[in-house]
Amino acid sequence: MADRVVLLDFWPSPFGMRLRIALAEKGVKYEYKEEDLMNKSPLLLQSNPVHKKIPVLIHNGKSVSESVIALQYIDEVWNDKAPLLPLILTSNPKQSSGLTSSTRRYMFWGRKHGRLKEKNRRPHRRNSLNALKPECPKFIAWAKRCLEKESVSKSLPDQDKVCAFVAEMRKTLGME
Ligand SMILES: N[C@@H](CCC(=O)N[C@@H](CS)C(=O)NCC(=O)O)C(=O)O
Repeated sequence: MADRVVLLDFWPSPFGMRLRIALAEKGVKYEYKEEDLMNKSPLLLQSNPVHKKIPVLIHNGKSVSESVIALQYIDEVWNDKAPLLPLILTSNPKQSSGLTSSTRRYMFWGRKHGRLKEKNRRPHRRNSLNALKPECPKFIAWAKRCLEKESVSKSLPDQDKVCAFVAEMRKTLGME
């Protein structure tokens, strides 16, 4: 049976973006369903009855909510390419003698992310990536490298559109 994958999402959601990127990395074809969060669909209410939040991944009728859990699910089901998460260190004594490939991968992941730590990080004042530039150059460089990947750039909405949406939300919520 061919896989049927549906993603219930909302375009500016960073949690949704996480899953869009993961599915693109894995090359999984899916049906994207935009939710109106002010008027949630019966499918969303039925698939995530407790929190009623997007994103929800529905794979062959099975729903997975919480983006990190869905990310792990995607990584485990489509495990033939583009590993997304570090493998958990094994307790198998045979494998733990010396450096196993999973340990090496885990260490590589830690080093890679450790390198993103910035010294003297100060809180940023504005939303735009460029506003962060002088303060978080490594973070900006990393974000730019990510955007060079099609799986990322094609999965994300236009940055200005997101900024406009957030500004509007802040106004509506009386935060400006
Ligand atoms: N922890 C959740 C957060 C998901 C979330 O906050 N989704 C928001 C949109 S970005 C939502 O559905 N909000 C609707 C609501 O709270 O009613 C995840 O990682 O999936």
